[in-house]
Amino acid sequence: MRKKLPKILITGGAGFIGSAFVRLAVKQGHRPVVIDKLTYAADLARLDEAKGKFKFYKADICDEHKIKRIFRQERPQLVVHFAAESHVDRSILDAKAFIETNVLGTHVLLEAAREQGIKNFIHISTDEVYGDIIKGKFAEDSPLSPNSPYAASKAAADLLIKSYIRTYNLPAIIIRPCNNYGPWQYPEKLIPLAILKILRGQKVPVYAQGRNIREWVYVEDCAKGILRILQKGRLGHIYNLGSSEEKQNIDVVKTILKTLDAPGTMFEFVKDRLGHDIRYSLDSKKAYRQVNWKPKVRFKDGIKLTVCWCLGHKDWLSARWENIAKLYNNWR
Ligand code: NAD
Ligand code: TDX
Repeated sequence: MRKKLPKILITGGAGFIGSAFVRLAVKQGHRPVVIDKLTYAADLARLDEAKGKFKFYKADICDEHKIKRIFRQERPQLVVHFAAESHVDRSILDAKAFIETNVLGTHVLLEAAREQGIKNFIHISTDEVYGDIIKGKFAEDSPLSPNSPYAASKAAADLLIKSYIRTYNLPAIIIRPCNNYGPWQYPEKLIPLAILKILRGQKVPVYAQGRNIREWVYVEDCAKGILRILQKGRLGHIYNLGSSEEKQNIDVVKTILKTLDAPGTMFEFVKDRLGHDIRYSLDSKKAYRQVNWKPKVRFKDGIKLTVCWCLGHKDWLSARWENIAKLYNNWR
């Protein structure tokens, strides 16, 4: 008989990375509990292939009573916390929801986890908490120096987690992934936005001169890394999850144009993002060595897979166009 797997509670499971993690966990035999507020960024269709194999609660992680009730009812042993406001540009326009969800919401979950005696609380943080770096890479013990309101709210959550580990011996792990891309990403983020713009016959907006650098990991690889850390990671530790595939934004956009067979000139340089981080770069040796994780999908292949997925989901992307246009009409 198969060993009974521990019950995982996943927040933000209807989002981009959270849903990839739910799909993976279900494939591995887990039957998770998913909590999501279903904001503009969510879509339960991302979980269609896992239908019937997870339990869903529509709930705001800031709602202390509801969250504690779900924890008492479900008695999960493990928590993987993805729920967040995740788009930097939105945080620059209005940071309030970022502070509420990313900081106060995380606090509510930490209290619920403490009350229930959770065995492992995995907090999904980001490379952005370190700020930017011109040369070299950030290691897990590099100082936190966030530059956007989004990054500051994520760094605040990281510090709360660290304080709960030290003060209450909360069994927790912080994971800091680099930029994810792949199927089901909301098209406010660079890669799906570029694809959607090109499909609409419009130029891709590139901030400043497109020289800013991001490190890119395919979302399914990132989900595998998170699961591996959940199974083998050391409590109280921090793990960077990067791919070492660093690209200038302009090169990302040109690769997408080429993949779509669109004219190489179908982009425009636009006003820069305020406080725009120049380069992110993670030293991920710790995850490679301690939990034996390495991303498998190379950027050149991941981009093809992503473009292919987008071509098969044009309606899904287009349905989000108005919301994105509303965001960026205030902006550019
Ligand atoms: P996303 O915006 O696609 O999804 C976030 C999910 O959280 C949505 O389903 C949303 O409905 C839910 N949510 C938001 N506020 C909530 C609340 N108050 N209560 C309950 N649910 C709420 O985000 P994503 O890109 O999947 O990112 C997931 C996590 O990974 C985030 O914590 C983000 O900071 C982190 N991260 C993302 C990236 C990236 O490149 N996308 C990279 C590193 C880290
Ligand atoms: O229209 C655009 N033009 C452009 O040049 C957009 C939307 C972005 N950009 C640039 C800004 C960044 O340098 O592309 C780069 C990537 O931008 P985003 O896709 O908005 O991602 P980023 O700001 O790097 O943050 C992402 O990675 C870290 C996620 O959104 C975060 O949730 C994660 O923590």
